[in-house]
Amino acid sequence: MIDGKKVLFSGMQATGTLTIGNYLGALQNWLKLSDEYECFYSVVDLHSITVRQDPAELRKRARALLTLYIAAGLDPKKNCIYYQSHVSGHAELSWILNCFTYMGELNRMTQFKDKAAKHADNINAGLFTYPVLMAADILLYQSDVVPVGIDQMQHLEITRDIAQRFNAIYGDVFTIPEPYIGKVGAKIMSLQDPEKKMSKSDENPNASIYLMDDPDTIMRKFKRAVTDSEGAVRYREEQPGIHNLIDIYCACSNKKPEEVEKEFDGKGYGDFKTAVGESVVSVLKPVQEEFARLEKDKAYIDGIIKENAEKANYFAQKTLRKVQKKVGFPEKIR
Ligand code: ATP
Ligand code: LTN
Repeated sequence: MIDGKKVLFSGMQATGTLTIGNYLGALQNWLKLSDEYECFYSVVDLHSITVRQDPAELRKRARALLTLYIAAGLDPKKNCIYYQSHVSGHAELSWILNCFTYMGELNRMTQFKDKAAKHADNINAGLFTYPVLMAADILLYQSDVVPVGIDQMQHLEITRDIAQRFNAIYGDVFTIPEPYIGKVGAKIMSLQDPEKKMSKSDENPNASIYLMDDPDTIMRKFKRAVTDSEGAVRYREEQPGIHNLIDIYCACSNKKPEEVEKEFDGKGYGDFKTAVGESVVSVLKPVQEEFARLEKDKAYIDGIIKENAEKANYFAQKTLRKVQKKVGFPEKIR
């Protein structure tokens, strides 16, 4: 609890350009929850280097991501928006938690298996212990709730296991966090292969709608989206392409799948795809405009970065000191 409010933590990696999957699956929920909770939204740059990065590019993307959090509507005076690397407590707690995490547990992580297969030339220890750093992110702020997409559930479960294990030995040190999965948009699929998650690292640019795509590009990508030969706009598992487009449309227009089925009853996929494209364009337009405005205001963004790093450090240190004492580190002489 901070000032009588429950705590929320979430983060995103600055790898690649954000897609509407990230926006609908994560950011949109962050917005919905930001009044109710004391929120920490991090640009998790420590996580990013588990995969090789170009330093200048990473710096640029991290700043763009932080700016995007604000452009999407998160008020940086109320929400703590900051770079993970500006708060050393993440790495420090992560080390301690590494000593409370089993190899067997980490071996089961599907994201590790996927990423190891994708980066076979660089299966580093950081990639393996990535979930422990994620647990540290969450536990450092005594978070109650963590809004993520479904793909991150396994990491949330291991976070809870590590916290419970630690608490069982040392008493109630950590709050046990709950995942928050949004009702709509929890898993947006690729436009080119609806069996696969839409991902910012997809090699085919037609598979994803990027947050900064212009209206023509968005409309074109939806026109090319893979569907089926059924010819009916129905919300059924057997039509994964259409199912995905309905999910996107619902998330962007606040409609229900049944309403969408009715709206397009007897109409072709062409009309439907146009409507989906237009709904996405209208959701992204204000975000893009605000991003362009904020990007130019260097002093304002710099101020936010400084202020929020201080705030995050303050709360991080509180937990860290408690944990260090529990595990038996000597107190600092001041
Ligand atoms: P990468 O391709 O680099 O692995 P990603 O696109 O999967 O990245 P992440 O940085 O791993 O994105 O995720 C950021 C947040 O967005 C997480 O909360 C994640 O669950 C959510 N998310 C990512 N992709 C989707 C998607 N297709 N649908 C819904 N939510 C998503
Ligand atoms: N692993 C997450 C990003 C992430 C995160 C977190 C999300 C790192 N630390 C803490 C929620 C809470 C991802 O790849 N999407």
